[in-house]
Amino acid sequence: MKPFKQYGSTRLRAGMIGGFAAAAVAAAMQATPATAAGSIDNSAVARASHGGAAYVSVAAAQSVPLADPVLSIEVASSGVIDDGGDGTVDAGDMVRLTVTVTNKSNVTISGVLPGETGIAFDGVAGTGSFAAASPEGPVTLAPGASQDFTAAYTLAAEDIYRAAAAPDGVVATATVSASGPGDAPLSGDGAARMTIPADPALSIAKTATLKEENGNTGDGLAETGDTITYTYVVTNTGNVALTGVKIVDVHEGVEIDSSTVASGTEGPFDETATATDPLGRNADAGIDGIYDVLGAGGSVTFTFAHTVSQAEFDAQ
Ligand SMILES: [Ca+2]
Ligand SMILES: [Ca+2]
Ligand SMILES: [Ca+2]
Repeated sequence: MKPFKQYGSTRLRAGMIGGFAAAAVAAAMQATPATAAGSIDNSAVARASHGGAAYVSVAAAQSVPLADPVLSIEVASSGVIDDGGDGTVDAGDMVRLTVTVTNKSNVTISGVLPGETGIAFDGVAGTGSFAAASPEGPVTLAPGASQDFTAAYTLAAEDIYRAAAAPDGVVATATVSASGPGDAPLSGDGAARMTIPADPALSIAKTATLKEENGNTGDGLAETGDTITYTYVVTNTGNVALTGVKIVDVHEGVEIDSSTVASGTEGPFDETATATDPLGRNADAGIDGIYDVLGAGGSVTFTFAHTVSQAEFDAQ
């Protein structure tokens, strides 16, 4: 058989490799990277020499198709309300969000970052926004790999008042974006739900003002017939609205209930809101010695006038 072509030629003929004696064959395989999308392509030739001349076979090609790229990410969010260690959720405390992104694709993805985060309190957008995530990203993820991003939100009093006691009343969301091969976009989102526990609490401050109209006026001392006006400021220091707010004052061993004291004798108590809560939940139907709804952060002032009796003066 006559040689078809010497080494280095670009014109080849199939089947050449079968014509050489085994001892004289020195074969080499040339593999080329895949160039066509969706397959791995190889083209091989056999090379050998005979009598000082080099010979090469025609190429034998193989193309193995690749599975289609599958692009998918999984976003899982979790969150905690950090009360700062004092047992009470109050303004300045933090919501700490963790967003775990897992590459569920069969290809490496890049540009992974939580592009948007948001938070709502009982369905209303928070007064602020999350600080930048850590790490800020973007990151690259191999198939199956995961990355945690954390972000923190500083609670305002209004946020707390709005969601306190509502089950899963705090919802933090994150939208994650990424890119697959060829800048193919993909995204996912996750939500974390949290509950701010109810923390009802209230305080009272009481002052007394003497109006001297009898006896020795101007000495700052009460005498029969003088009037003492008591002022009580009740503040809702908790995180939920309080209802039926009233005063119970024990005066010289006698209990006076602002909601039942008879009108026309002494009193009645007068109640007026002096500080509203940020959500405008203060409500009262009328002056009756009881304040109907006192929102978190709100205050109401009660006043009550007492005339010093002869019996009180004699009993000193
Ligand atoms: Ca706290
Ligand atoms: Ca006096
Ligand atoms: Ca009232």
